[in-house]
Amino acid sequence: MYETITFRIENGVAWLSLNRPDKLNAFTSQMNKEIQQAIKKSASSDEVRAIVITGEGRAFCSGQDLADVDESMNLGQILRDQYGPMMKQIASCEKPIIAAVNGVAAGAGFSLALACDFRLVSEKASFLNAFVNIGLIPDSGNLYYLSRIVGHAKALELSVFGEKVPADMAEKMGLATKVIGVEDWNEQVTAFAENIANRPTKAIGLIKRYLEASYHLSLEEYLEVEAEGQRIAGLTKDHIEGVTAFVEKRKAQFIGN
Ligand code: T3D
Repeated sequence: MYETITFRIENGVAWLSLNRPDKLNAFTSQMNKEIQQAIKKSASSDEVRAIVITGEGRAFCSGQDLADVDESMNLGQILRDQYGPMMKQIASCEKPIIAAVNGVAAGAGFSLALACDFRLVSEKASFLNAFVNIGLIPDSGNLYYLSRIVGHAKALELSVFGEKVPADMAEKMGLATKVIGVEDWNEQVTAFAENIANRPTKAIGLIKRYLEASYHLSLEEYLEVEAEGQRIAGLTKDHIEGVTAFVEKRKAQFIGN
């Protein structure tokens, strides 16, 4: 069904792997479309409680396929039609999305990793805000997320100099949720994803929604929407299970509802 990605669901986790390894998983419009299809399917499936995005081969994603670019293209329109919708879909997905950054993440590949909720980073991976090296500005939400994650000054520096940030430095900047050794990679990424998948999924979705909303609202407005969010969370079976498990002094078994 997919040509440019692989996709499977296992133990509550949707695994989406970018699959153009000979091009370091560079984006094409087809790949962009398939990523959105897979996220849509994951978002609507009751079976899925966490999503992992990773790459086949030695790279996570090298950004837009530069062989597909010609000077007649309206880059703004490509962003509006392809990249923007993907980033909005990730932001509005009420399930946690983990970027398992197995290798270099460059250009819009870096933006994709930034848009995800968590970044597990292989010790051999790196981040590269490559846009400036081809005379472009960071796009696909890159500056929006990067400045929130590493701060204004570092975001500017990484964007203007377009140099590789190795995993250890990425961790110091707060870009990595966790850096993982090559030998433990599969095991640790799976354990992290399954741990998240076993948490109260509805509450995690609401946390994503309200954290984002907090940037755009006054405190008064925020406290009002927060109250509505807590009303919804309070109606879930997972809330009842969490409280019951606490009282019974046992580990909660969340079901994602
Ligand atoms: O333009 C629009 O539509 C608007 C949207 C823009 C979004 C963007 O993402 S702009 C930024 C695009 N990405 C880049 O500028 C990064 C380009 N790639 C690199 O700088 C380097 O390849 C890396 C630092 C990522 C990795 O370097 P290295 O030395 O490990 O590998 P390599 O030898 O450069 O690449 C290996 C192969 O992948 C090579 O192909 P070959 O020679 O073996 O046939 C290379 O051409 C190919 N490749 C790597 N990145 C891309 C690519 N092919 C097409 N597009 C790429 N982005």
